Amino acid sequence: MKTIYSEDHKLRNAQTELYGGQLIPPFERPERMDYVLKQINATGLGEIMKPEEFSMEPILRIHDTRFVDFLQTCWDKWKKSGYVGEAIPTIQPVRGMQKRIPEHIEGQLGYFSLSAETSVSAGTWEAALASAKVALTAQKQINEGEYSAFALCRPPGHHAATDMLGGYCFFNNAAICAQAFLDQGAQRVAILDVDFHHGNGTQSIFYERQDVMYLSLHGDPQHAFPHFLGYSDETGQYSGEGFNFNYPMPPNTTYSEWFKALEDSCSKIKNYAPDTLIVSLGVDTYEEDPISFFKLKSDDFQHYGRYLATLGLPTVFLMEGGYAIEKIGLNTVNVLVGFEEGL
Ligand code: FKS
Ligand code: ZN
Repeated sequence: MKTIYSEDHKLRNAQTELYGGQLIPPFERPERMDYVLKQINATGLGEIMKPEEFSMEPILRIHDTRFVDFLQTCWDKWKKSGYVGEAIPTIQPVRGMQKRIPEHIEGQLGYFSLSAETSVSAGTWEAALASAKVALTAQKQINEGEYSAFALCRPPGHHAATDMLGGYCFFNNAAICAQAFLDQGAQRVAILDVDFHHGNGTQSIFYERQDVMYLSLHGDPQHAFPHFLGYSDETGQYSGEGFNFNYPMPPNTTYSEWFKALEDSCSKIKNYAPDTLIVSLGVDTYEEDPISFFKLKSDDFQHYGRYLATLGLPTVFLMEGGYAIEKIGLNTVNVLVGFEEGL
């Protein structure tokens, strides 16, 4: 399986994450990629290629122009306003407030953010753009006949909505990838999200549509980020009714319980019979992950990778989360190796 990777992810090197009332070095840091690359090379998974160039068009199929413009200019505006730290929102348009976009950067940042742990920093725009291009290159590989591809995206994407950043995400790489398949002739695309966190952004983008089925296995939002989406009664709306499936699971969920949810989600994917599968691949389900509460072991990742191959679908794997940094290479590549064994 080919991997698509861009060094430009390193441009996203925020120094702060608001966590438990402190500003700490972010969990989502550049070194994560070193461990994944190292394991790809150690296992001989396949060629590692650079992303191709793309216009803004495929990104604007998913994201609001005003959001994209904001992301491009946010850091400059923030600096020009005289702030010395990284850009962290402090006010947001919550219940009972207006939905207009203010002129001040502080107001804009709140408007276009869904949470406050994700600082906007120098180079964030460039890295997010490169990450989306990694996803688009993987999509192109499949369209040109590859059976599977691994988009080693960083920053991740599944929390990013049409016009909101947050949860370490800026552009929704999976959604951009899915839309590109549809725009190039696919009838149906399934997105299976196995990251520990619910992909609120991906869900909301496709919630009223039946051409993309979204299925997510994640920590129960009663206890886990993003807290305000990801419940099992969210099944889609209008034409999208019946095309969204959430599998929230409680603290300490073990692999056998998690795998039952995976089997159920895969039976839904089979019935849907998509042209392509996109896997939002986060490995923060790992037992030693510092911010998550599932109990998967490294071998379990290989087991479910093998099982995914039985769907018999062309598949793009897209990197999302995983913060037990020294093990994210092993866990991620185990999924990909398992998938190849299962073919
Ligand atoms: C814990 C606070 C949780 C934010 C967690 C963000 C998770 C991001 C992710 C992604 F794939 F997008 F990277 N803070 N007390 O893993 O879902
Ligand atoms: Zn996650």
